[in-house]
Amino acid sequence: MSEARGGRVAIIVGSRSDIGAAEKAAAVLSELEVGSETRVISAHRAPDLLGRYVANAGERQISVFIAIAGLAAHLPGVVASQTTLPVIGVPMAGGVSDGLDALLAIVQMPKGVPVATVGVGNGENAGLLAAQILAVSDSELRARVDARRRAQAEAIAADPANEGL
Ligand code: RP5
Repeated sequence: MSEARGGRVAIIVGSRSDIGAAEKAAAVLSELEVGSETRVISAHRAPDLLGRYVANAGERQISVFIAIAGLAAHLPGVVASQTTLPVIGVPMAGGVSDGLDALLAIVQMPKGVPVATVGVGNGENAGLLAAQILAVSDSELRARVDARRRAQAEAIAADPANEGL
């Protein structure tokens, strides 16, 4: 399988308990022929390892980070504090009000260090957004993203409930 030219995606989860969302992100990236790697690095339990990993992103051809975390959910913000590569945060359910705590923690990054935030547990959208970022400088990837979007619309049009529309 060929891979996108514009770089790879680093998917980091704060805990093994978050791995399901990482798998959704990795699956959509694989479908779009974008390389990715998934790491389990807690921002508070392994801060030095996280710092080394983010610092070495260039050597690993990483161009976008997806950071997935629940509860206090500081992982995306900590990653973003150490790089100017784009960071997409995925809040996870499990804490207050099924993830409202993590959602607010990630989306409410103070000014100066942005994190793009997707919905609670929405690893698929994180993968798609990462691919769309890379597609800005990769026309072949852009064509695959566009084709996926068309196929999605066609599948809805083909639903028996929509016969005749
Ligand atoms: C965060 O705390 C993780 O991202 C996870 O969502 C949550 C619970 O972690 P574990 O107690 O399962 O390791 O650090």
